[in-house]
Amino acid sequence: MTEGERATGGPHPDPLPQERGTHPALPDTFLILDPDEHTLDRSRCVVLPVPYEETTSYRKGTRRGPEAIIRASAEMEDYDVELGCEPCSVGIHTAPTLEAPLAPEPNGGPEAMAGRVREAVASYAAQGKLVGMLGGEHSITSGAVAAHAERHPGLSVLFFDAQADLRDDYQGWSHSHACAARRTLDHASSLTLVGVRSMTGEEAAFAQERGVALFPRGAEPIADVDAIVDTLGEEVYVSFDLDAFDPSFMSAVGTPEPGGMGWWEALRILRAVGERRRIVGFDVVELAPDEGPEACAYTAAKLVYKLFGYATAYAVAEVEGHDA
Ligand SMILES: [Mn+2]
Repeated sequence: MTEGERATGGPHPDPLPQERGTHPALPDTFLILDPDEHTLDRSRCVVLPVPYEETTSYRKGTRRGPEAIIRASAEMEDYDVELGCEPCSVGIHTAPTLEAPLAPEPNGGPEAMAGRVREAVASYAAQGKLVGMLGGEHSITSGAVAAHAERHPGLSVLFFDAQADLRDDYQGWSHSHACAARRTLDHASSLTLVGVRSMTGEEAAFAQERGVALFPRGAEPIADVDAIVDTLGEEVYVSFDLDAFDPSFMSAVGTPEPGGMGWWEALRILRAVGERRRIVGFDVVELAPDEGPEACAYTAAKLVYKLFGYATAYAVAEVEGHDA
């Protein structure tokens, strides 16, 4: 479907040339899906933009991540070549942006923000929606994990991240972006970290002590997909910090780290999780669009769409109950 068809409901006779990234006349929705068709009621999936940034420690700008992802998503095709379907056919509703109360005071910091995220995600999940959250800094993840853990007591969390994010606090914040993985352990049953190539000795010791499954990225791609899936329970929340990718094609992140994962390296894992487990929710966080080329926002948008696809394309297996 072309942009003209989506926006008007029929083929556009003579589409006007659009300046890249502006699209003033098009709806501000993921994939520029028609909001009248993709109402909350009629959609299986919800895009939740959370442009929160307060505890970032290196390069700034992830506050502008969600808007950049939604804007770039206008350039994507509905059809997924790998899955052989249009994942958006189940409906993708773009929810109103979840904003932090105006800074500086009193917004309550990242802990209060996680509480707001928890409330919003819980409300969508209670309506049977699959929420894909767009960050924003990584500290928002724990709120979504809390909401899902309440519904699924055995919840597993699967993190993609260059850093282990296992600190108990950082620069005075117990809910800092650098503590994102640690805070999910307040709620989740298990935690699996993939793509890590930067951590402290303390974090390494903690991971071992707490049984955190660690799949670091060294010189070779992470190829043992089965080993990763085996660490996961039936219900899985996926949190994807874009710095898990290699900065050669994903430079627009707050904390770039060399030697990262490739696109298909990550997607092979995510696809296997979608096939063999149930992805109950996910986030894609830490895009700092001003730090890199527009291709990064497009890549992030595509990752979001792939995740919706992997989470919904195998829904038959879900209904019939598949063996773990
Ligand atoms: Mn992170």
